[in-house]
Amino acid sequence: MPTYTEQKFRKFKESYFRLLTRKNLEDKSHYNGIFQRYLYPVITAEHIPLEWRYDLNPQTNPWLMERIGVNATMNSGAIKWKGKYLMVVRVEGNDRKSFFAIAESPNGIDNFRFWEYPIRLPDTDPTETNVYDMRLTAHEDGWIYGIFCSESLDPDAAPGDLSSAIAKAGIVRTKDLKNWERLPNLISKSQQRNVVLHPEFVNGKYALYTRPQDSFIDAGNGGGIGWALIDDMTHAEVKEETIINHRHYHTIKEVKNGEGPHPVKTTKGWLHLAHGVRACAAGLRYVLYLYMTSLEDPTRIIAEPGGYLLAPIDGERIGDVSNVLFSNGWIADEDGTVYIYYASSDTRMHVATSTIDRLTDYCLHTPVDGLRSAASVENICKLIESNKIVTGETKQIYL
Ligand code: M1P
Repeated sequence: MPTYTEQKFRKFKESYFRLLTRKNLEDKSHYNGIFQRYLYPVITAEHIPLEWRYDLNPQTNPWLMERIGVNATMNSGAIKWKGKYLMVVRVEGNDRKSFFAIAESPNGIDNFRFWEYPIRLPDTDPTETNVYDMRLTAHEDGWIYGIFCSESLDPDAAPGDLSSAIAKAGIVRTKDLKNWERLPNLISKSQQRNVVLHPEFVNGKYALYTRPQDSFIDAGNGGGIGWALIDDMTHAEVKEETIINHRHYHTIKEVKNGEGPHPVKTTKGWLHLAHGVRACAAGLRYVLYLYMTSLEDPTRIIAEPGGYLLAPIDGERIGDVSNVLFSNGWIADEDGTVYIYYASSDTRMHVATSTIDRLTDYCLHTPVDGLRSAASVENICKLIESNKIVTGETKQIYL
């Protein structure tokens, strides 16, 4: 006998709206002066509209059973649009297929609500099996571009091998975030994931951050974050690729790295957010780091603090792919606030806030990675020495 009463349904709906309208609060338990974490994730699978998951007709669904389950909400692009904070969320269904859906918040830290429908990307390639991790760029040419990973079964996979895949960069553009025009995929000699469009023309051309990789998972000889100039985004082709941010032995990015969202222009240089991956006994560990490039020559690194900016802590460590933080979206507001949207363990979305001033100060004044333990100890000793000359009032305040 069906057991779902109207009263139970009302309660179920109320708890859903309580989640959507829950106020997010600063997490005061972690202080570093660089950024502020928040107590609750900003978007989880439970935020997905009930209409996407449940048949709400008691005639056809008398037990109010979930018909289409959502597994995760993760790696989201972000943009400020008409005064609202928007994420193009990677939604992953219980069927493991990812797709994109826009969620909007009035303040960037809570009350995210999905738009009525997920994005229906123009379906141009029957071999494209999965799409994910869109980076948004409002380019100075007037279009908003979305570049994402378009994944297909490797046509050269051995018979019976149903896990070898190839990654290409899919490209769409829009003027209203509702109507999306699909452009041809990026042509590149290697597989590509984490491709990001720079927001300005450089020498009259479009500029892409790339991540050449030898195979679907391994960057292999693809030595880091690349840079390529593109003549025409409607037929984008990587003709020459230069690595601008390299990987190094025994660092947070020894296995691979990838550009996050497009860099933010500051008076001191372009501010970049990226992910770095290292190997450990538990598998791969993904953390987020910053670096800066020159305004005159965006391929030239002018600052790179050693180590990570954000690494998984507490509950962030656990999820479908544990020990992972990943970001492909941030919003720099007119007042200098920066909203860093990051996914933890391929499961849920969070926000951390900071400011342009704090993040550039962090980049310009954190010691670089000396690549050896001895160099790290030297950095600490230098700091201890300089703290010895902190005197008077400052000493009373800080020590
Ligand atoms: O599972 C962690 C991440 O793995 C991949 O990252 P990268 O592009 O650096 O190889 C992607 O599949 C990403 O979506 C995922 O979060």
